[in-house]
Amino acid sequence: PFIDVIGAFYTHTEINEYLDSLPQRYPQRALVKQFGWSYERRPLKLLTINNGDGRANKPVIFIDAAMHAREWIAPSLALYIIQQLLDNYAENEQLLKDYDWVIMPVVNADGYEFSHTDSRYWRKNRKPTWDPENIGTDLNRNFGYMWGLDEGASPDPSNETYRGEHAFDQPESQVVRDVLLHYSDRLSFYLSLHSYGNYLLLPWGHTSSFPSNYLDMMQVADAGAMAILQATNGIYSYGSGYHLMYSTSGDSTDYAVGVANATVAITMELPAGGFLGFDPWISHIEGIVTESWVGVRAMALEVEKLDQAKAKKK
Ligand code: 0X9
Ligand code: ZN
Repeated sequence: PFIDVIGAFYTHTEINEYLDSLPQRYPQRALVKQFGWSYERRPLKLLTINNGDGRANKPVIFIDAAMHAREWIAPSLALYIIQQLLDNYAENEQLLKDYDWVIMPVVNADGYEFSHTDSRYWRKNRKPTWDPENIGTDLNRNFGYMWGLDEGASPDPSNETYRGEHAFDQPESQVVRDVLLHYSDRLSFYLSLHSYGNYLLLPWGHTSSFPSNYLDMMQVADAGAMAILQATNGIYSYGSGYHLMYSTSGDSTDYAVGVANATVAITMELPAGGFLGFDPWISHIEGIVTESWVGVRAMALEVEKLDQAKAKKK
């Protein structure tokens, strides 16, 4: 199946069928992997892409999307990135030679489906909580690094940032954890796609202080923001999530840096659109994903620069 990324939003089933079709078209370069299942037993798949030179265990760039169900533009961008990397080979040759790209377009598969069929602005997953009145946990508060602090997440199932009963008590956050840990000995860049707000948010979310590699991360975010500004006049703010947006505990980027050894981890809040910000018109998809890809590509190139500088030092 062919997916016209800029012409529509797609369901989880359509996206999985598309992912499954790619290794036939790009047998040397694309591989589908499944790290687990959603609560409602949907297969959670990802695609790995490189230049097909057969070199094992390259450094990894891991991109996920739709940890929050209603943020539909994020999977659209993930699919657009996949198509750029597979179809525009010449333009991305060096990045594909140097990295294994790992792309997971839909983390919160049940919530994402629910937002298509029942409730457009659903955020959390669909696993019942102890409270029969309230379904769903905020997957981006369920990660096991500094989980359960008084600030940055809620212990109340009726809250949109409900953190769960325990860290990683949700199958979908377990899958992202397992992907992060699987690549933790070579994780150069973890990028989590969300919407909305035009932010590049860096760890930490759980405290006002900064991780040791914060300046490197700022350099990467700066490259992304400047590339977008130059290409389209798009304006991104960047800095720690705690200072720029609000505090979060148990989010995936804090876990990536705090536990999974990510050199750079960024939450990219894509532009708003539509009625409530989460629902851009179809006619706006193309502008958003092309602009965002400019930023993602610039950030990857900056990560590559940092990696090369480190390799020289050794
Ligand atoms: O609240 C979130 O999980 C993210 N924003 S969203 O509007 N997409 O829900 C932001 C998480 C990034 N971390 C911090 N802001 N600290
Ligand atoms: Zn989000």
